[in-house]
Amino acid sequence: MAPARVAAVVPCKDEADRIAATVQAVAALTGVGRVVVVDDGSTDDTSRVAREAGADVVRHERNRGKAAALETGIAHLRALEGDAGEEPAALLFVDGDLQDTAANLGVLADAVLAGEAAMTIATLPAQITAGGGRGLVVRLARDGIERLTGFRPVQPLSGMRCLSPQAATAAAPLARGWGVETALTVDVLRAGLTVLEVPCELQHRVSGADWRGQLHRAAQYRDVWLALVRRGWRPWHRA
Ligand SMILES: Nc1nc2c(ncn2[C@@H]2O[C@H](COP(=O)(O)OP(=O)(O)O)[C@@H](O)[C@H]2O)c(=O)[nH]1
Ligand SMILES: [Mg+2]
Repeated sequence: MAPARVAAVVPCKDEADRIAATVQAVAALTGVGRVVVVDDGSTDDTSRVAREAGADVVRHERNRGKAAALETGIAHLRALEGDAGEEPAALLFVDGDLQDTAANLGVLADAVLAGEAAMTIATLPAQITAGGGRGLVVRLARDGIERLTGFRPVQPLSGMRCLSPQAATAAAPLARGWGVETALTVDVLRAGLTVLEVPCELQHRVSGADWRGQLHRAAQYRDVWLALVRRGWRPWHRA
């Protein structure tokens, strides 16, 4: 059996209904030796359910955003390395709401472990439950990334990513909040590393068109915008 060289970090909030299936699917992926769930101030049972599903669980008492949750997960892994283990050969970031479709994420780590890319990003098929349209945020991220790097991603906001240690170093510190994916792509490419989008059969909960969904997208837009501006993008510079 191949050594367990991949460590997964699952940032989430209020995923008690989905996190067990997600954790189990990720833990069963070839090469995955550890699954760290970062419960970002959930008000439901996410922590307990994730622990019972076999994950290491780190909890933020207060909600601090997705990027902070990823940083906490990485810090947890570093602390473990200090204690005993060796550095993982790849870091896998997984959203908490994929449930058993997370079993299809193996290709992300395979490509990184094979040295085909420093960072792989899952692209998702059309979702069974249609979403409330966040085309505006997607376009902002896609155009901004292209302006800054020349690379035009199909799904710039996809949270399912696998990073080599070099990519993880290039991406540190992570951009805040929902800007984290956009910034990851820019920073890894700017370090001269290779980024690859890989289609994966994933289904997640899509934010709706209700006020919660709109609020989510407004926050996403703000964070993506900030991440791009901090990396030198200027909205008035048109292609
Ligand atoms: N750390 C953290 N993760 C969150 C937060 N809100 C949502 N998430 C997680 O981020 C991922 C994507 O969120 P989701 O609500 O599905 O948004 P969407 O996929 O962009 O429509 C899921 O794993 C959520 O559990 C939050 O406030 N903090
Ligand atoms: Mg989702």
